Amino acid sequence: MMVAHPFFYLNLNTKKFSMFIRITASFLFLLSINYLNAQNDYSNFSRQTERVKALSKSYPQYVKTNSIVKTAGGKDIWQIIIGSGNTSAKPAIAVVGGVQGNYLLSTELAIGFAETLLQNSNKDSIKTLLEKTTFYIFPNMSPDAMEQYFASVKYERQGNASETDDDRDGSTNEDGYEDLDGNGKITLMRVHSPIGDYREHPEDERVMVKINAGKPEKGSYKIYTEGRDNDKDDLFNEDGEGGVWFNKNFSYKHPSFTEGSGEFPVSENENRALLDLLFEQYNIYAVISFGGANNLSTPNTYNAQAASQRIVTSWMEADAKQNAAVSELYNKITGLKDAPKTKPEGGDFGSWAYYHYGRYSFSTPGWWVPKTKPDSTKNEKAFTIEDSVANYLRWTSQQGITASFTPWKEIDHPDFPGQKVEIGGPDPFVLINPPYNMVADLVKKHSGFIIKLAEMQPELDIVNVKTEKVNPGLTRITINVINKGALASHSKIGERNYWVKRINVKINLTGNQTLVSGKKNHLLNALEGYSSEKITWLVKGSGKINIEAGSPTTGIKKTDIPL
Ligand SMILES: [Ca+2]
Ligand SMILES: [Ca+2]
Ligand SMILES: [Ca+2]
Ligand SMILES: [Ca+2]
Repeated sequence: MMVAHPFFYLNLNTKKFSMFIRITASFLFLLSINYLNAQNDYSNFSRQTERVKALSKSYPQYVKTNSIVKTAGGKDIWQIIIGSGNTSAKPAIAVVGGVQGNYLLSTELAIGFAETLLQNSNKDSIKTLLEKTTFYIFPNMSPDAMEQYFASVKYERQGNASETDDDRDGSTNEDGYEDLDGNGKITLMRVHSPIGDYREHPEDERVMVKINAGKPEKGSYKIYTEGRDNDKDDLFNEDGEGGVWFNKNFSYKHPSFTEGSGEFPVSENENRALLDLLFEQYNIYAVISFGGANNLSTPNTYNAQAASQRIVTSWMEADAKQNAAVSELYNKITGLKDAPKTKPEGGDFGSWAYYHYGRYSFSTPGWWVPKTKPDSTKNEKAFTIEDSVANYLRWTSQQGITASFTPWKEIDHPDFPGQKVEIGGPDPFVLINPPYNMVADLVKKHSGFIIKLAEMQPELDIVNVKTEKVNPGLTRITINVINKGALASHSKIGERNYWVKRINVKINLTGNQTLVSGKKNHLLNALEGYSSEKITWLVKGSGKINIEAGSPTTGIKKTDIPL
C-alpha cells in the first residue's frame, strides 16, 4: 500500500531531483586527475593492461583486478573491481568500455574512470562513496578489434579474431582491405563513372555525398572501400580479418546471418564470460556502456504499445522517467550538445543489459564532432546537405586542428581498367574519436557523471516505527520502508526477471512471539526513488522483534523493535 497519492511523489521527486542537479553544478572542480605517465595517443592493449595492473598495485585496499577470459586472439578481458569490504553485498554499477572496437575513447573513459576514482579516494566524499557502492569495470570488451588502430594498416574494425565467413560464400577472410596508396590506413576509393551514385558535396568538394534518388540529381562517382576485389565476385573487401562483433552477439534482437553477429547469440568467449559474470552479480543496479549507442544525451521514450507486448520492445514507463532524470544529469555535467541520433542495432550489449538483464542501461559514445556553424569571416556557407564528414572538416578548420583527411589522389587500379580511380577521404577513427588531447577532459566529465549517478543509488531505511498495544500481549507494529535514493530500488522491467531480486521485508520472531496477522516475508515491487511503503504486523508475545528489509541492489537495513 502506498502511503500517498502517486502525484505527490512525482512532485516531490522532481523538486528533490532538481535540487540535486543544482548542487552538482560546480562539483567537477573537486575532482583531480593526474596522468602519471603522460600520453599523447590512445593506449594500445599492452598499455591498457599496464594501467589496469597498476591500479591493484597502487590501491590494494580498494581494487581487485583479474582476467575473466581470453579472446579468440589470445587477449585478456580485464575486470577491475573497486569497492571496500564485502563488495558483492553492496549496490553496484557496471562500467563497460570497448563495446565497439572502433570506439577507442570508450576504453579510455572506462579505465580513466577507475583511475580518477582512485586518485581521489583520499577525499571524504569518495571514501564515503566507496563504502556504499561497488564498481565492476570492464575497460575493453573488443581488444582484438581495437588493436587494429595500432596495426601497420589502420582501419575501423569491430570483429574479434574468430574466423568468420562474412559473406557466406564458403571461404573465410578471402577478401580484406588493401592499402593501395601505402599511407598505412584504409580510406575510400572513388571511381569516376557516369552511372555513379555519389557526387561532390555542394559546399565542400572533397566530401562525397550520395545522390538523392527521388530528385533529378546526377551522380559522377562510385564509392568503395580501399582495396581490390580479391575473389572477383564484384564485391570489394567484403570478408577480411575481423570476425564476431562483441556488440552484435547478444540475445536481444540478435541479427542472425549478418556480418559480425556470430553463428548464434553469445557464441564468443568474451560475450559469454561477461554475461555469466554479470548474472551472478545480483547487486548491480545500473550498467553504463561506452560505444555508439546513446540514451544519455536523449533519453529513451516510453511507447505504451511496444511496452505491453509479450516481447517488450520499449522501455517501461517508470524506467523511461528515470532515464530522463539520468540524462538531465549527464547533459548538465558533461555539457555535451547536439549528439547525433542513434538507434541500437540489435544483438547489442546495451539493449541486452536492459531487456534481458533487467537493469538500468545507459550508454554514450562520450564524444562526437560538435555541430559547427559556418564562419562568415572565412567565407563559409551554411551546409545545404548535412554530412558528418563536411561537418568534421569545418570543425577541424575552425579549431585550428589538422584534419585527418587523405586528399583524393589518382592511382592505377587493375580492377577498373580505363577508369579514373582516386584514393582519399576521411581517415579511419577520426569521426568517432576525439584528438587525444581532448581525452583527459572527457574522462573528468564522465567520471564526474558516474560518481553523481552513484549518489542517486537506491538506499533503504526503516522509518516511522510505531508500536500500539491492542490487547495485553498483543502489539500492532507499523513501519515505513523508504527509498532515500533518487533511483528506484530496481528497474520496472526487472520485476519480470528472475535475476533481479525484489526487496524482502522480513519479520524475525523469537521465543514466545507469534505472528497473528501480516506476512512473515513481504516482497515489494520496484520502490521508486524517495517513496515509501507502509507495512503492518500484529504480534503476540513480548521481548524484542527484529525487522530486516533489503535486496542486493539496495543493501539491507535491520532494526530491533521492543514489544
Ligand atoms: Ca567469405
Ligand atoms: Ca590507404
Ligand atoms: Ca570480393
Ligand atoms: Ca580486398
